[in-house]
Amino acid sequence: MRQLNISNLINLKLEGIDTPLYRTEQSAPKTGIVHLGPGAFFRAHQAWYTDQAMQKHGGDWGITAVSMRSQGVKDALGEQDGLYCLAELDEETSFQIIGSICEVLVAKTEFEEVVERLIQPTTKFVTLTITEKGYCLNGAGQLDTNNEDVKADLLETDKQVSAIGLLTKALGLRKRLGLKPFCILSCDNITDNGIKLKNAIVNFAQLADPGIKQWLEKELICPCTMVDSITPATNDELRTTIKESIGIKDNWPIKRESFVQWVIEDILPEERPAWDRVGAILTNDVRGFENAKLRLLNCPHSSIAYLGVLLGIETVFDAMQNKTLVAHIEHLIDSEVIPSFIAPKELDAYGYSREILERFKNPAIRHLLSQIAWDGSQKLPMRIVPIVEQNLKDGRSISRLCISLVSWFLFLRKRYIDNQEIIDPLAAELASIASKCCDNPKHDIAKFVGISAVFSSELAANKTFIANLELAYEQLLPLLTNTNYSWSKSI
Ligand code: CS2
Repeated sequence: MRQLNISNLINLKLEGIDTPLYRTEQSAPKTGIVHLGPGAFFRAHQAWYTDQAMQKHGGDWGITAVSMRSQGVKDALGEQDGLYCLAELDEETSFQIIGSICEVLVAKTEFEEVVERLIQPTTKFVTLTITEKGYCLNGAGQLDTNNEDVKADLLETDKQVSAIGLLTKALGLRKRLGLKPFCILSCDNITDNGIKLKNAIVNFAQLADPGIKQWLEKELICPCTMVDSITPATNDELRTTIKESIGIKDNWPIKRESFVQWVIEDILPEERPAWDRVGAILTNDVRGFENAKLRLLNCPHSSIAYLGVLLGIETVFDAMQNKTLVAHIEHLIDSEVIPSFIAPKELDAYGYSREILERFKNPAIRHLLSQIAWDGSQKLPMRIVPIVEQNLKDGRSISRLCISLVSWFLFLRKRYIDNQEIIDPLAAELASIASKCCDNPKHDIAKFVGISAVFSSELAANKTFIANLELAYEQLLPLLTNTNYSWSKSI
């Protein structure tokens, strides 16, 4: 079986496969973008937009993809010249080869090379998919100076381990070289992601390199963005499908739904990839789109994930076959989520939410609930807690939102009881709480609302909130031991 690499592109093209015409054995675009966190979502989304931009409109926008620590992507894509196959899962699956990644580096072992790419004059953009935890923010959305990586980077001036530390170092070097800062695009599901990112970098600089603080405040551009495309993790089935369908061995192909969206705050520098000419939306109201997406896609997603796991369900598609669960989610959306925010003028919140639920029903996508359930302590403060706070302020119901939060608590307890790893940066704290639970709603809820990274002390002291959580806990507790328990009767 032939291995995917640059010398095979010509044949693939002749066989009718969509391939990057801007990559040949003789030439590749220069690096214009450095990306941190080259996971599946980045390769399904921003790398695809950049591929399309170069394919249709040219430019030197090759990507140097940087993993902070893990070697996996480098090993997989290294022997295939950064190329990989993207499968779009719809009624029919379509395949294309993406060529925008020209190089993969690992910061832990190739630190100097990474810094060198970041300070090249041709590097105009840095994009990030480092997940919520990668920003090292505290519950208030500010740089967490107690975060272990931040602490280490404030002491270590040579080799930073956090993205914030690394970027601040590179920006300082650029200033000393007389270069402009690169523009940094956060592509993670975080409200006001660009604002929080810029604040984190400026705050870090204030502590580590105060001389560049003012320059950063004035010159650094961090547009807010909203990103969307459902991207299940790669599995062997996908590798086999690609072997069988296009006769190629790809170490790490990527799959995603055909729906893809990128909304970017319209403050990008003039010199940029033609992202907006291949579908990205430039607007001044990213916050509205981001809010709508976090509340109408990610909140239901997490709600389905935790409740679904307790019901013994494996994937989002399977969960969408469970009528009771779907009815609950629709009520959650209509009575507690949609009234909680003002959607952008051009968006019909109800229609948008129903389109999202249709996307969840895509039979071609096996999106594991366990994948969505990761990192709850980082995700829920973005996707559920703000809605609870708004509803409490407005005197609106929070009972179904509390079902979602309690499902997370019980999910943690289940993982603990089943001796399964909790994948979350706060895993130790969460497991310790789970170990102390005794099925008494008052006792157990008091422990869970003490997670200060998720619940502010004000919220944790709110009587209506606690009463709703205790009630939901009592109602859902039987699911911990019996996935067939008829949970909905009582809500
Ligand atoms: C999901 C998201 O894993 C998760 O937490 O909710 O990754 C979701 O699939 C994307 O935001 C869709 O754009």
